[in-house]
Amino acid sequence: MKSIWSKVIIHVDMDAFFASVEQFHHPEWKGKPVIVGADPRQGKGRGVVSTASYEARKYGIHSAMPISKAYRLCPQGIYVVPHGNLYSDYSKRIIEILYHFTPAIEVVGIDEAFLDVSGCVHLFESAENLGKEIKKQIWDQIGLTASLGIAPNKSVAKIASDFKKPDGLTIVPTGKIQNFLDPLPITKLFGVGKKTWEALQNLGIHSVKDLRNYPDSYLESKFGEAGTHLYRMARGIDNREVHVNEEIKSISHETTFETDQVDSEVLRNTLLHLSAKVSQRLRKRNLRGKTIQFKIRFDDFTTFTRRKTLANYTHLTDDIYEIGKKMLEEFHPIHSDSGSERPVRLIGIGISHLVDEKGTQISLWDIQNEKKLALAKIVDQLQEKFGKSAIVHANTISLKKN
Ligand code: TTP
Ligand code: MG
Repeated sequence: MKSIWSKVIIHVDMDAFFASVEQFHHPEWKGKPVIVGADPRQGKGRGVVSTASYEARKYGIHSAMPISKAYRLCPQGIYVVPHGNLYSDYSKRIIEILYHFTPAIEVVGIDEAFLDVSGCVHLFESAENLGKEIKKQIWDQIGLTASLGIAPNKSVAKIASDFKKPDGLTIVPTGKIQNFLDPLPITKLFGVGKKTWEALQNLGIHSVKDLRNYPDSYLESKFGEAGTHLYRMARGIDNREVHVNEEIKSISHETTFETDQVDSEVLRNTLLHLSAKVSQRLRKRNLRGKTIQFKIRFDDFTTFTRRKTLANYTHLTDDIYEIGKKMLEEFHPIHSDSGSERPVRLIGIGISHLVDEKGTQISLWDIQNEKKLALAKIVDQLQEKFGKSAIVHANTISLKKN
C-alpha cells in the first residue's frame, strides 16, 4: 500500500449529522424529512436551516437556507431546534472511535476529521478494509452513518468523502486522481467560492477538466496566488500535513474580575476556587502535576507569572492553593495595612509537568489528551454556532470515557 501511495489520508464526514442524531433519538422520524434549525413558526420564523435529513433534501432544503423558505418547500417536515450538547456528545464519541485506529487525527469540524493512516493501513490489508472497519465501528457503536474518502492527500480525500453521500466509501489511489477529478464541477474544489466560480464560468470553465486546459501562468495572471492554488487543486496536488491536535501540557484556570479587586480575602477565595477547579480536572483525567504556575494581572494590564516545582506530583486542591497563595502574597501582601495595594484585574493558577496515574509522562502521542483537545475544539465550534449558553464550558466538560 505504502509503496504505491505516498500517504494514505482518510476524510471522515458524518451524514446529515444533526438531523441523523435527531432521527436516532426519535426512531419514528427515520425515513422522514427532518429539518434542524430555527423555529419555522408556520413559515413566519426567522433564522436558517442548520441541516436537513437526506429525505428533506429531496425537497431542495439545505444548510443555511432561510427556515421560512424551507417551510414553504416542505410544510409537512419535522422541524427541530438544535440540541448542541447532544451533538457534542456524539461528536466526542465518534472521535474516540477514530482514535482506536490512529493518533494522527486532525479534527476539522463538529462532524469531520482527517486521519493519516499511512502507518497502520497495512494492518487491514487494504485501504478499503480499513475504511469499511471505521464505518462499521461508527455504525455499530453510535448508530449513525459516515461517508469516507481515502486518497493520498487531504484535498482529494475530502472531495472523495463527499462523492457518494450518504454512507459512502470512495477510494482514489494516486493513479486514479485525475480521472476522478476531471468530470467534477469546479465548485467541488477547495477554495472555489461564489466569486471564483463566476469568474471561471465567464471563462467557460465548468469542470475540473476545463480548468486543466489552462496553464499555471494564465491562472495566476487572472487570479493571483489563488490561480496557482486552482492549478494545483485541479491536478490533485496537495502537500498539506494532517495537523495532529497538539497535546495538553498544562491545566489552568483564570478569572477576570468584573471590577478590579484590592480585597485580599476575595483574591484568596478566588484562588482557592480556581485551585479546586484545576485539581478537579486533574482527577477527572487521572493526572497529577508537579509544576504550579501563578498569574496575576493588575489594573494597568501589567502581568506577572511565577512557577514552582514541587517535590512530588499532586492532584490535590490544597497543594495547589498553598503554593498559589504564597505567590499571591508576594504581589499582594495579606497583612499589609498600607491600603495602597494595586487593584487586581485577573488571577490564574495552573499546573504542568503532568503524568498519568501510572506515572508516565504525558507525551505528544498521548491519545487521551489528543482526544480532549479535539473535544475542546468541537465545543468551541458549537459555542460559535449556538452561543455560549448552549453548552457547558470546555473546562467543565467531563472528559472521562463514556
Ligand atoms: P456538514 O457536514 O456540512 O453537513 P451534514 O453533516 O449535515 O450533511 P452532509 O451529509 O452533507 O455532510 O455539517 C455538519 C453539521 O454542522 C450539520 O449537521 C449541521 C451543522 N451546520 C450548521 O449548523 N450550519 C451550516 O451551515 C452547515 C453547513 C452545517
Ligand atoms: Mg457532515
